Amino acid sequence: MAKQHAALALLGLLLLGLLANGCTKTDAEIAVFNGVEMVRIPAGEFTMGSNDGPPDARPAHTVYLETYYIDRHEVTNAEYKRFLDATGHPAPFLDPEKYPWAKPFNWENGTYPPGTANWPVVLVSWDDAQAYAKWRGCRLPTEAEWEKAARGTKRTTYPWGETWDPHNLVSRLLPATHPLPADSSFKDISPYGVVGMAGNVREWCADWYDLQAYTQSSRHNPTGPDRGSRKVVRGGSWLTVEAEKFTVYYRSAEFPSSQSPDLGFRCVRALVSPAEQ
Ligand SMILES: [Ca+2]
Repeated sequence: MAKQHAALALLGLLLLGLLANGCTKTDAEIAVFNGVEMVRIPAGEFTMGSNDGPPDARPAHTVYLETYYIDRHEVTNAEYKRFLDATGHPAPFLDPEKYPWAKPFNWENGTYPPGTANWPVVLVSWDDAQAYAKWRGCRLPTEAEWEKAARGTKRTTYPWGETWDPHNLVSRLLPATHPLPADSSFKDISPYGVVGMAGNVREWCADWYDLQAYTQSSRHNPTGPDRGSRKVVRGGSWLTVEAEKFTVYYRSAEFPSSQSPDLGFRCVRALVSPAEQ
């Protein structure tokens, strides 16, 4: 009986700890932190990069990451609006005279275009994404965290496996003419159940981009180069047509101030901060 009481007390403490941390529901893989579903990626090694990929994705190498949680889908307009309402952060907007292609995605009067609540937020700079993540008690994923969440622990080419099929994801080939709701996963689902890693919108990562990063990066919780001019961007989008750009190891980069109708992000919550790893 004493053992049962001790076990119940431990469970109670664990639940209190989770609730105090903003987590309202847990199961083996998914938790809801402050109303947003996040997927648990367990600690361990995975293969990052590919020897068959572009030069900047080589060599394939083993990387160890501590446990972390990553958003199950890209951050949506509705989720981003809560941040704006709470902080007064400027809304996604580009001058439609200069950038007519941005017009359908521009926010007006502090809100997103009608009918797009569940679309991934776009026209956000790296600094916007970073500010949102911080507000939610999260951060942007490192490039390694993004890739592990997309491919799991096997050397897969796409989140769903090895075979290219444009019907599996949101891309220009669908054909999509704008992003689709962030949980419109089709078969764009990783082994961990994370959706939209190959397509829908490209995603900001925390790291500075360096063509040679993999030849000199840490094999333990890598955080990328100390400095650079462009930030890593991962995955393809509703504007992408080339199959290679949807692979889990494809790397691209944008200047931090870039705002694009096919560039959004998702967040990560680590159990241990990178500085402590
Ligand atoms: Ca995506």
